[in-house]
Amino acid sequence: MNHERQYRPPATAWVRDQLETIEATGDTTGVLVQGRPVVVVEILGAKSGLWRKVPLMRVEHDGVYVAVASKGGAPEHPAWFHNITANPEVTVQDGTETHEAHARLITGAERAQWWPRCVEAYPPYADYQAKTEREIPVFLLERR
Ligand code: F42
Repeated sequence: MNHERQYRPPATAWVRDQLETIEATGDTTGVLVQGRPVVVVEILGAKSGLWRKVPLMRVEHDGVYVAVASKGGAPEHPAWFHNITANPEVTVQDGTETHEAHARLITGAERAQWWPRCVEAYPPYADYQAKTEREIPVFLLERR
């Protein structure tokens, strides 16, 4: 599966460095952001047809993960928001484990249930939400 994928590295240097560390070890646990673990979500580009490995904070509950499109509280969504919307079939790596998932944007009561879990996993998400007008998108990554 993965051997058929063509990848493009992240444009941002610190993200690229973190991803290189994960790729070198085959394990996400060697990278922490503010002492918190990350996962890597592989998403197919909407236009390029190239895959991107996107490191995100690890938000997990009962074996289910979500992807938080915070982009540090930037006014616009990250590019991967558009990619995952167009191509919701993704791969999630946590530690050395990978699984396939279907990404679904959650809203309303479902998002309200997950948002405190997001903030518990990574408290700066609350600051990011406070500093942007947009509602930070949360995608449920349902195993398939
Ligand atoms: N970002 C988050 O949003 N949430 C997190 O929880 C998070 C945690 C995190 C932890 C560690 C780490 O190293 C990075 C972390 N990031 C987190 C940053 C995250 O990995 C992304 O860098 C960030 O969200 C920005 O995403 P982005 O997709 O906007 O990335 C930019 C910098 C980028 O590389 N853009 C590419 C580019 O070339 O500019 C993407 C271009 C692209 O996707 N093109 C598409 C294609 O098909 O190729 C077409 C897009 C279209 O419009 O159709």
